[in-house]
Amino acid sequence: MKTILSFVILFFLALGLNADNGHQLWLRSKSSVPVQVICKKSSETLAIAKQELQQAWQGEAGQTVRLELIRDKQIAGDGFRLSAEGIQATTESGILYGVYELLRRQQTGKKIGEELVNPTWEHRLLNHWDNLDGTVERGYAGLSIFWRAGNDSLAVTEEDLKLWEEYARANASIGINGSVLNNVNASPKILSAAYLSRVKAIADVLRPYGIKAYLSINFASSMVIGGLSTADPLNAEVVDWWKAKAKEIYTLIPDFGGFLVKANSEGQPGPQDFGRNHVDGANLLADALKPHGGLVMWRAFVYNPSDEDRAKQAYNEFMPFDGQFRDNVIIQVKNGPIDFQPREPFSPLFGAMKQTSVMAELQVTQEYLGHSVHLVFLAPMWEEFLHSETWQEGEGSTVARTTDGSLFEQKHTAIAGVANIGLDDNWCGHDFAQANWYAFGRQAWDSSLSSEQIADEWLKLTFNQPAPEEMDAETVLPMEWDLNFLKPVKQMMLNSHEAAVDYMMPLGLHHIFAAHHHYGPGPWWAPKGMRKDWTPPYYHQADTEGIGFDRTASGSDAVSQYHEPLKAHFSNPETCPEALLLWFHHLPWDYQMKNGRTLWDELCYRYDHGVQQVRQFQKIWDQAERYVDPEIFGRVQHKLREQSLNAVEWKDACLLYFQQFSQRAIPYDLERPLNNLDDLIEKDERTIRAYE
Ligand code: GCV
Repeated sequence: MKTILSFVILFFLALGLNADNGHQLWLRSKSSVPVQVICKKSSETLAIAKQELQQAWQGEAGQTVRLELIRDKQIAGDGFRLSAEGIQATTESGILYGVYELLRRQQTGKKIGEELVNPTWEHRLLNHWDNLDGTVERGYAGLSIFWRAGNDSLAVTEEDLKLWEEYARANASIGINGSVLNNVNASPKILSAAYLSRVKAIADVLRPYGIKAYLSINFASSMVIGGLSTADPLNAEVVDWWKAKAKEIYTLIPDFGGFLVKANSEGQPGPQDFGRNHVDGANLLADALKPHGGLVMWRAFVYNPSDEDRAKQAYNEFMPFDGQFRDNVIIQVKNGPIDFQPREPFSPLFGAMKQTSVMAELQVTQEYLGHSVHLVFLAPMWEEFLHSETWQEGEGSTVARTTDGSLFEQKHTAIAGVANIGLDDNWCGHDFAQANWYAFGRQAWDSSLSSEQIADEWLKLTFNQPAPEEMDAETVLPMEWDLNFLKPVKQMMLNSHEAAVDYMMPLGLHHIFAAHHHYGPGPWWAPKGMRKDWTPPYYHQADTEGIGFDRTASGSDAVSQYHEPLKAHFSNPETCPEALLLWFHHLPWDYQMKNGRTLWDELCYRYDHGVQQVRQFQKIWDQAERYVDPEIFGRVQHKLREQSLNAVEWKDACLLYFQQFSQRAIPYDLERPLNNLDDLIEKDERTIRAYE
């Protein structure tokens, strides 16, 4: 009996040991061979660099690698020179990034020649929308890794330190060098002494990995925690309060990064509450941070309930201030003019503000793309955005170039991504959502990387391509791994964003989500008295004539915020990219598409195509089973099933709802709806009630 029990325990232990909970991200340890690392200087960062090399070296056994700090004007910021012999950089972070690049190349079988590698943006940040009670706004991977509820919420534990270090290492390995630790809907409490001491503890862990800590601040802090009667940015006491607060922070954290600010947006306080404007507000904070080298990232995510098209409001509000901000202010602009929709055109502020530093804000967490249930690889969406042609300075004025300092003089350059990280074992909720964290870092480091390259790297690092010596005739051959795993799974990732756009809101439709949670479909949702610009009918404008938001000169004229020839292209349905057609045009149901179909039929085909794509992903994944850890395989398989069911709901909900207006049949060669519209609406109402 005893023997059987021991056997059972051993069996489960073995199972446990094999189980991959995804916590190691793309940094799964590999057996290393000996390497001799030579570095004349010593520091915490350099020690990490050395250790990483020794732990994961896959090159020639016994090789010597030199890490050298040099002077070299061609190396920008934390860039580095890479060669098979070692890494040269002007900063310690540069050495660390070089080490990670060297190891990445070894592990992904890429060649290592002599190369100068410079980052595209100086500051590459994750924005955490983490609340001080430990919840995460739009977070789908558990509670915050930084904040906790309860009485001892500020005590720093050994587990905290370990987790923050793992987080820092993962970020450094992909070039991220800044973390905003709290939600942009910021509690003023974050600037109290008690919270600042925890911020210091976090910053101390991040520092050796080259990562600066930043905080989101509440514009009314001088009133709420400072006891002043105003937060007016031109009031002398307020000015002094912020100066003193900055000094207090820098005494604790000498390399503190700066403030991120959501002001006069969605109910947050701001300078307009005191009759002032964005320039007054941003410059107040910039002046307080300037002596310490800090930055202000002032968000342009502003819109109010008015007759003006929401898509036009940020541009209208910020353009008049171009050239008036201090040089340590960067205006942080979401990629699209509305709000992280599955597809948007780029915000017209990119390239238009020529005398102001502007940075892009991307959303890594999948608020509008299936949370941590849907497999959606976001790199293709960001690639499309970063490479969008703005025409602001003629051909080649891509969005990336309007923010990276290569077109306009910018004292500081930056890019931010809203993090998808939480306390879940696998950090991101979905194993494939880790690829989005990875992709954000990689694209922030090098905007010219293709999605294909990033997916390829991530898959090779994450799923441990078997090394030839690890195999025997019975196991997987590398060629077979490439053909049967890498190729199809990579294709699945690359198709996944377009698939989600198709089953959620194709052809430029946007914001037709169910209320509040932004997960399922809700094109019908428009309760009495609700702000129009928070309801889907405002965005799709479906009626018996047709569908889409007219943003041409005959409508809201949002097209006029784009530079020619874009303005002309977007204005004409014949030249407007079909992917954005209903973003810019209200068109009749029988409008003829380029492939000869009517708009209604095309809409049906697109929705159907999205569904079929997810079913294809399920097949691809099931065939990948023998190449993947059973735990990971099971988790992803389960989520793909859910995604498939959700995709059908999206298709049925949208087509059955729009059909009430179009009065046309769903083409008969397409799968018929599986759900009744009434049931879907009822289900939606139940979820809304639970949410409220
Ligand atoms: C942090 C959208 C989201 C909000 C978010 C806001 C913002 O409205 O739904 O959760 O708030 O954007 O970016 O400030």
